Amino acid sequence: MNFIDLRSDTVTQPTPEMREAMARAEVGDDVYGEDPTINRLQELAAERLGKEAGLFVASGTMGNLIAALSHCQRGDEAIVGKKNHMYLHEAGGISALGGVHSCQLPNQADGSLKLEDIAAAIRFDDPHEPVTRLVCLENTHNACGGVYQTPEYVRQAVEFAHGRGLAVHLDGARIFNAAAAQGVAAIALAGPADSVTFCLSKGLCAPVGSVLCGSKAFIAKAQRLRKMLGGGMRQAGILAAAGIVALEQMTGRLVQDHARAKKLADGLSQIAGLALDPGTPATNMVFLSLTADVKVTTDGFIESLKERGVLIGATGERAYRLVTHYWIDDEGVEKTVEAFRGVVSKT
Ligand code: TLP
Repeated sequence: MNFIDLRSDTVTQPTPEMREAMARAEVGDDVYGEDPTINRLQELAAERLGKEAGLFVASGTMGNLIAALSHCQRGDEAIVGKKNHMYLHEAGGISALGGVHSCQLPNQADGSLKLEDIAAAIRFDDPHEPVTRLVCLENTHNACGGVYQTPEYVRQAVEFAHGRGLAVHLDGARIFNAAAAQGVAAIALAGPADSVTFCLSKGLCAPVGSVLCGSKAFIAKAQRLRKMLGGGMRQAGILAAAGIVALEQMTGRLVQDHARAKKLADGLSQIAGLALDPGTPATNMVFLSLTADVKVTTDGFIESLKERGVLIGATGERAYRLVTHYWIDDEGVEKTVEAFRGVVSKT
């Protein structure tokens, strides 16, 4: 069966243009810095995000981990949101591998961290305390609903952190969605931060990879850490070639995914038994849950939709996330609404 796969935008397959570019890619040994396609991708990424340099890494998780290790010494503290991907879903890498202690703050509805909360979390200069070193932001914010923070917030938060001697890392896995949703350039969201990771392999459709961007000195340090973590990938220009297509051809179309998420939410909101999260969708993610009238387990609902050709993921007890992307067209949206209607009516 050809599934309508809404579990994530990570499931996207490369476009025909990407496969073509991958086949033609000129490659070299990237550990020697000799892969021309990777070098081109890194330059392009840095330019788009207003940074001096970029580093191609295997995943968003690796980019975030390298950033934390690069900014912090063992025993330092990083301020993160309780719902940030870096805290929730990266296997505790910053503490396990970097010895970085985390201080978790509540996320606001738009995924941001309150400046007063950050101020209160900064440690005293005292030998009992870890040294607060880093603030980690996330934009768009996945677990808060695919919501976004504005350029004004990012600028204020970074200014605030810098004023207190802290660096700022931005998990911008979906920074181009955050930019598209606000009609601003990604540089307006990433420019102020000291470092940013963004993913090529989510809504931008590349098969593998993320780029970590920052100053030349930061990236030089990051390059050694990437090697340490086993991420020196040699002739990975084959992958970077798809990343170049992602940056050149795919960022401009993300608004279509947002419009389809809206259409999907509108259709689902007509079905009794489904409770859409307030405000959803902000970008390409629709969040909803089942009301008490629908008698089905969390997994049972997923299974019944699967039988009708639709894949979705759970975010909690009878709560779900649906993510639109390049491979979801208008027909896919309509079929999904019908599948939900069918399953709910049978419960
Ligand atoms: N997110 C995945 C899952 O891990 C939840 C998804 O399906 O959304 N930052 C953010 C904000 C992310 O959403 C993700 C992946 C990552 C980092 C990690 O990227 P990868 O999967 O490339 O390591």
